[in-house]
Amino acid sequence: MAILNIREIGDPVLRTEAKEVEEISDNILRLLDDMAETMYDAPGIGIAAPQVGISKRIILVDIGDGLIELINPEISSRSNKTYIDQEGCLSIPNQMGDVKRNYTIRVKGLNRDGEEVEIKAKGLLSRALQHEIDHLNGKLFVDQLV
Ligand code: GNR
Ligand code: NI
Repeated sequence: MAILNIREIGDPVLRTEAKEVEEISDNILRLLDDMAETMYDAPGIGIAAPQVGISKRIILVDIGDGLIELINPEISSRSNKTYIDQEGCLSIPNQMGDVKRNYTIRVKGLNRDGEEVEIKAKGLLSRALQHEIDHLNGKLFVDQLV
């Protein structure tokens, strides 16, 4: 495993729409492992592949309840209820800011075995998943400060 270099704001990869993963190859499995190591080392509660310079639709989240790995994640539903809370980002050192997010969401995607999974998330997990999926679309929390 390896700790990867985290790209910071100003790097164009963070503003690029990431590409779908077509096949969960050994390279993708190694990337998942390296992203996890990088996230825990940082430490952060989530990481998206563009943050390590890879423009693919892969996210990881661990808010303390175990690691979630999602390939080609898509938000399938969002609650009307929203809430505002502080966020930070490994790609934006030394900045925090308030962001409005949906309180609950459902996210579909593939796990590392290529199985379709659906996650129902609320609160911080919902926030972290939305933050990571934004990274796949070239969006950063500083674009959406309230
Ligand atoms: O470590 C992180 N903390 C965090 C706090 C509130 C909302 C989102 C996050 S994600 C962030 C790690 C990161 O930059 N992931 O892309
Ligand atoms: Ni981030």
